[in-house]
Amino acid sequence: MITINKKRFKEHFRRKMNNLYAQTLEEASNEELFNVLCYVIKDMISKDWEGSRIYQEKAVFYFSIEFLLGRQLKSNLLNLGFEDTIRQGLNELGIDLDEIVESEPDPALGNGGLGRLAACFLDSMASVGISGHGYGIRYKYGLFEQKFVNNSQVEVPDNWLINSSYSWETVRPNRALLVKYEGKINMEKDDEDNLKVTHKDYIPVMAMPYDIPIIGYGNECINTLRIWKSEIPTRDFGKSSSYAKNQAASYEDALKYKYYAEEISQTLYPNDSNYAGQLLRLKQEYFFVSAGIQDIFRKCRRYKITTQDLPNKIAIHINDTHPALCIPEMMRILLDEEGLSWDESWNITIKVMSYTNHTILCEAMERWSEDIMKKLLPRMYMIIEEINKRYVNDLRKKGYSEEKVKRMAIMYDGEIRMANLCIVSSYSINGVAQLHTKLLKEEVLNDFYEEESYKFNNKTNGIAHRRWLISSNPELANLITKLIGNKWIKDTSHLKELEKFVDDENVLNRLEEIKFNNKVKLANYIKENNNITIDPNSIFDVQVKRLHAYKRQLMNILHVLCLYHEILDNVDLELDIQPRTFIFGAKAAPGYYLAKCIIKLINCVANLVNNDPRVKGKIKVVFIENYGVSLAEKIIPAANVSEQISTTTKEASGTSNMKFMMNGALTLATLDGANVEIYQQVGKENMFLFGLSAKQVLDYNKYGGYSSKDLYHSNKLLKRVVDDLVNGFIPGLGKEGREIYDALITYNDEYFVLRDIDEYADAQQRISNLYKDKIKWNKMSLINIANSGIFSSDRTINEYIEDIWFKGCDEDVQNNII
Ligand code: HBZ
Repeated sequence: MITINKKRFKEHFRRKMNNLYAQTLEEASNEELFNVLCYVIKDMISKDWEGSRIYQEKAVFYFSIEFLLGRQLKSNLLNLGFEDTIRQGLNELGIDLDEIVESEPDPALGNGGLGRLAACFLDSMASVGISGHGYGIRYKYGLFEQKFVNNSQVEVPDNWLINSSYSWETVRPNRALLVKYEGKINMEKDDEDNLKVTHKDYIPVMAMPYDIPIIGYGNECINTLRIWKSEIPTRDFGKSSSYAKNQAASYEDALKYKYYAEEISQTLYPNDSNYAGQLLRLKQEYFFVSAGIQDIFRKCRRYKITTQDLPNKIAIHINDTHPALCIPEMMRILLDEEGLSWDESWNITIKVMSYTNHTILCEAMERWSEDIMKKLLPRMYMIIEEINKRYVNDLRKKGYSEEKVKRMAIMYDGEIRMANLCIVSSYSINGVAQLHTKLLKEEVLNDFYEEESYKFNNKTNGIAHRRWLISSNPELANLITKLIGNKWIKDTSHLKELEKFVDDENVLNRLEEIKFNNKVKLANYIKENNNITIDPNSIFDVQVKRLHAYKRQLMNILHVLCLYHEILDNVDLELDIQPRTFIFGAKAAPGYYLAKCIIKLINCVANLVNNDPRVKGKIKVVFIENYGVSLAEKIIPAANVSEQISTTTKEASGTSNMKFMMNGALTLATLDGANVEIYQQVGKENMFLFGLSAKQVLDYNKYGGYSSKDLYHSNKLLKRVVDDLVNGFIPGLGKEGREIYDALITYNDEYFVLRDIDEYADAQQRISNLYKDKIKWNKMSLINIANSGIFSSDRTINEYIEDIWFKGCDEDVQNNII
């Protein structure tokens, strides 16, 4: 166990300040204080970090093109148990820990749920004490910073590496590796008739590793997130390649080469649901995959792990299809470097790889053009081609129709389907919530499920409760510990014990008080940043997530418009409306026009409603700029209502739904994604359900029968708000209103907004009514917290460990190896 002593900490802190900046504490800025504290903590953990690198057991490598870490300081202090001592020590030095916490940069190396899940999983792998490490990309620019200009989203580069470095990371130049692009593949037989494969005339790019410690909670486990930066090779590497040498010929070419290399880890693609097929993206994918797989082999060689023993010693997890090239890259090393036969290599590879699918949206499925793959990654292309050839032969042997073979092939019509590659080449395929997995099995991947059902399994997502409850809502965490002791911190199933207090008015009042305090804090933030005054006594109704048509922020804002009309229609009657604040936070992908139009609509409606004196503050709309992890930590603890209103079947899981529930918000939801599991935990009496069922949505999609125009013409209230989009009722809204109108009416409302909005409004009315009964509300809130334990990512990770990574390859997979 790492221990801390306040006196020594203070000395260490002063010394470090002097070493790093040659100045006194008084002269330091908050950023400098943060850097110093970070280095002091890194010094303290260095021994344990080193120790955790030794592989005594099976090691898991989690490959993800995104890790949305968020700030690390508070969560590291919590996991180390250092917070109190450091807070006091700093206090005695005249420094406020909370100010330092706020000056940490927030690395936004991810878009949304997928990247954040990867970060929660790292926390949980370390906290349950396995050797589990991440491989990713060290993007120079993370997800763009969002600004609103004239109510529209404007994207500003996220320069998170202010001085080109990040204090938690350690660069490890002697572990740099070479990644090879383009060139030609030579196959020759050597003297002993062995096939020798060489890669000629390639473009070498150096992958420079940066290690970030991932600290487990209350144990000695410190794992590593290794993110790679792309650079031109240093001299030692350059020697090995004719390409690098040729670049010396002209200064201009040398600059071009520098750009080629550095561009790879320059920016995160800001797209969370659309596959764009750009060359640079494929370069990024191969970059971190090749570096990571080579790194694993290097470690295995160092620890004298034989290739045959690999499946017992390592598990490689492919987070969505972006790291799918792990499969051919591993095959490449086994074939070309280790000299194994195809069958031997395949046998090892399939026993090591597992894959998670995160979406059933067609437009998000990665398909790479064969031509691009052939040119950029010739050896990968050859290996994928061979995997495909063997697989397709196998299917034909089984007598399947050509139609079916076509659907299941990895390569078809000039394209490589990355999901098919992952399914064929992994021993485990999982979805991220029960409904999602069911849809994979029964709809989207049904052919594969029929073929190899034993590979498919569900792993309902989870969240790092240490960050999302203990760190971000300390008052609530303290209350819980006071009531039921602290066992829940290690094992969240103990939260269930809170149910004992469901009739205890003191506890319920305290719960309400804590929520109120969090609301006041958020109201202050909004006043300072948006200059909008909101009433902490109003219901805080929150929808924070990426902006996407299927997530239906549009339904939420159209309902606000309905309420606005209701107030105006009854302006003399002084309607007894429960005051409500509708809070939005969402970034739209820069090229996603409809999403950007919806942002503009929300901002315009906010201006209209917030500035109309007739509303008398009964409803307010706030769109918080630049939503991300740090803001989520402020917003979620303050929410009364959690909006989880996606079109049923479209949201694979959702994870903010779990964060809100754990912080005592009540869920307003369709039975989509993991909302189903929330419903299983608390029942329909403790949440607000509405909307089409999965079957209804699937039936509409298969057989038709939905007409948004009919609804529009038959429902006067609906017609009124839809017309508002185009009749000038909303000041500032121009052509964007027409775009949204067309999506709803001309293109038949793909996401059933108009079909579900009546039921949604009813559910909102139930919320309004219930909020008046504070005791009942607080009881429901308590029941939600008490039943949220299952959503800790520790539970999820333990399931991955037991059913996938440590269990390894199923017998059926072994028997079926092609
Ligand atoms: O993954 C999300 C799902 O939409 C959400 O339902 C689920 O809870 C979460 C974790 O399983 N998917 C994403 O966040 N996807 C991306 O961010 C993404 C990023 C790059 C891409 C495609 C998708 O190229």
